[in-house]
Amino acid sequence: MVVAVIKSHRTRFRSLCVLYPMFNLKTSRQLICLLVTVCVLTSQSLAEDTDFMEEFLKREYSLAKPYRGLGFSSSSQWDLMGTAMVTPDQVRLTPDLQSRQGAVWSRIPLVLRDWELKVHFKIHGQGKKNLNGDGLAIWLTRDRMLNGPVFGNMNQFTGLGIFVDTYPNADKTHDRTFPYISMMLGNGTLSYDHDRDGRPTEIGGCTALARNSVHDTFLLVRYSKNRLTLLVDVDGKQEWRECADVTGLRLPTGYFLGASSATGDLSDNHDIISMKLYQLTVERTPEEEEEEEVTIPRVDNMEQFQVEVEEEGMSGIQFFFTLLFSILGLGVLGVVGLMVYGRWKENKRKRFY
Ligand SMILES: [Ca+2]
Repeated sequence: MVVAVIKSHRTRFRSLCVLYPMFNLKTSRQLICLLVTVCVLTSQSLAEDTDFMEEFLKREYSLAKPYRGLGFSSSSQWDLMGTAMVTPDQVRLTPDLQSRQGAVWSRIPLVLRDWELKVHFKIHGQGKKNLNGDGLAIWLTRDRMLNGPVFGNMNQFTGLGIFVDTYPNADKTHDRTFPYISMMLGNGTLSYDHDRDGRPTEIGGCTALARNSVHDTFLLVRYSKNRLTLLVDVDGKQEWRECADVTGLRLPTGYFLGASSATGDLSDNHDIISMKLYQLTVERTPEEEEEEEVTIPRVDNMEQFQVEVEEEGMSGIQFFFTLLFSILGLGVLGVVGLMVYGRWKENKRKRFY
């Protein structure tokens, strides 16, 4: 298939080269011709990109239309939780009603080392700006199907959380515009601070006006060679904008993909239209191949992931007793030595008589 695509590309390129002599004439027709050429080549390369991507789509980890049997069939790869509901057009995590929690979780642990996750989501509701909430989260975590205070999922989670936060809880700071997308890596002890919109544990993020948008809204997470990149496409420009980029990020394999959402006093419809996972083909050096896999997620050189290790040395009390017993031991040895020497000397003296 790839060969066929290359061939057709070449044929088209040759036919375009035939047009080349016309470019010497200085008429407006050439300009139009040039524009058409550029358009044909561009559209073709975009189509090829899509074909290329679809080949690496991993259906077992993906959620896409039609959602046949999703959540109830034994052959489905996803489970639904709480208020999550499947409709022909989306998986609605929460409706635009107060105090709802819903989630969708993959049943299959993700074992790929290099991947890309493209999420098509929609957040919309009746509430005026900043009178809506709370947003939704995308997960890749060790545990699944547990509800809690972090956009409908447990706190102190282990793994990756990406939050599309639509309500400014810490509204006194005004340092960012909402909706704000942020990223957090949990190691099982770090807590997401909802009242501060997760600022203390955030490893990256950006503003993304993704609520009540007339455009389709997407986010893309790419993980390869310990580098995590978050891109967004929410402005209807059909291009990715960088939102966060973290290197030295180590994430174990075997975690579960999921999406969750919660409403409180304020609400919104939180919909997932698709979550498509693509495998990335990456070449590694022998050293990179041998790199040991971590068991707890962390980011190198980031203070919040420095786990305190107890020093191997002795404590004060241990040192005192060791010294005391050493002195006592030496004393005993000295006394015994003197006694033996005294006995030996006496025996020697007796032998001379
Ligand atoms: Ca918030």
